[in-house]
Amino acid sequence: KSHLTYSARATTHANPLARRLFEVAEAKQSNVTVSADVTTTQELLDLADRLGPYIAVIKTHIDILSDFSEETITGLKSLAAKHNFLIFEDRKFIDIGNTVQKQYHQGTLRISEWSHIINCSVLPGEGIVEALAQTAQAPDFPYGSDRGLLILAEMTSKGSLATGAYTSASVDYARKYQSFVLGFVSTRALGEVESSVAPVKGEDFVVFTTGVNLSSKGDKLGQQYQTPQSAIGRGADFIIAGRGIYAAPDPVEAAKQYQQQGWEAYLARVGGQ
Ligand code: UP6
Repeated sequence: KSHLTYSARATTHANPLARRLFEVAEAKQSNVTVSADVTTTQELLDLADRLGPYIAVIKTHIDILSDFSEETITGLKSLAAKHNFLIFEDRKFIDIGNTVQKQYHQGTLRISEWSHIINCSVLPGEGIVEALAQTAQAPDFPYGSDRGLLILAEMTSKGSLATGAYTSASVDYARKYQSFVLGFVSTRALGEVESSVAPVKGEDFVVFTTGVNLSSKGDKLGQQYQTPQSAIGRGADFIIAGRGIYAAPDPVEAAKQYQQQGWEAYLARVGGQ
């Protein structure tokens, strides 16, 4: 796990979007990603506007909206600019390269147009990472280096099979496609995981950790939670909380609480630098 400050990492990171991510975290003193798993555009935009000041990233599941439209895209983009947060569409691409390229850059949801960060599973093998990188790094790709990929290296659900060789392969492909891969969605930093690809000197993968909740240990469908302190102690750079924030009696108060706890845990990890 990294013991460097976000501002130090913002200066040295080779990837422009990773630099921007760290700059946002530092500027807003927040490592909170809210998982805005609501089902209408109005609820989504309302949450984004109210929580915007306290978060670094908003994570969407755009395909759960019952009324996705142009308005959803325009609204999200303008709130991201207004509050200085990045957008992460948690689409978890998992298919052959030819299919994921179309799901990402074409189709109804137009994910490449509005989502800075996307993620994929490596269950299909190396080709999925290669395909997404190829699309986003093509000379005619309109969004330049303002797009990046997280590899879903582990999952928080009970009985997850994203372990062992799967997690190792995640690290392999992250290293191989480092110019497009920002890092991982995982429950911990993966620097110590066995990998057949040697670490690149100065590599600095960003760790996003889901399953963060202050008041619950899990749900009835196998979700398993840890606290912000635990996640950040294990190497999370950004903590992702969904129901802990949006389903709280007062989501704004909850967002502030996760922001404060997340920031204090980060300061403790970097040794109050
Ligand atoms: N998510 C997980 N675990 C994973 C990967 N992704 O929970 O391993 C996503 C879920 C949801 C959010 O799809 O959007 O993170 C967690 O929501 P919650 O905080 O309400 O449980």
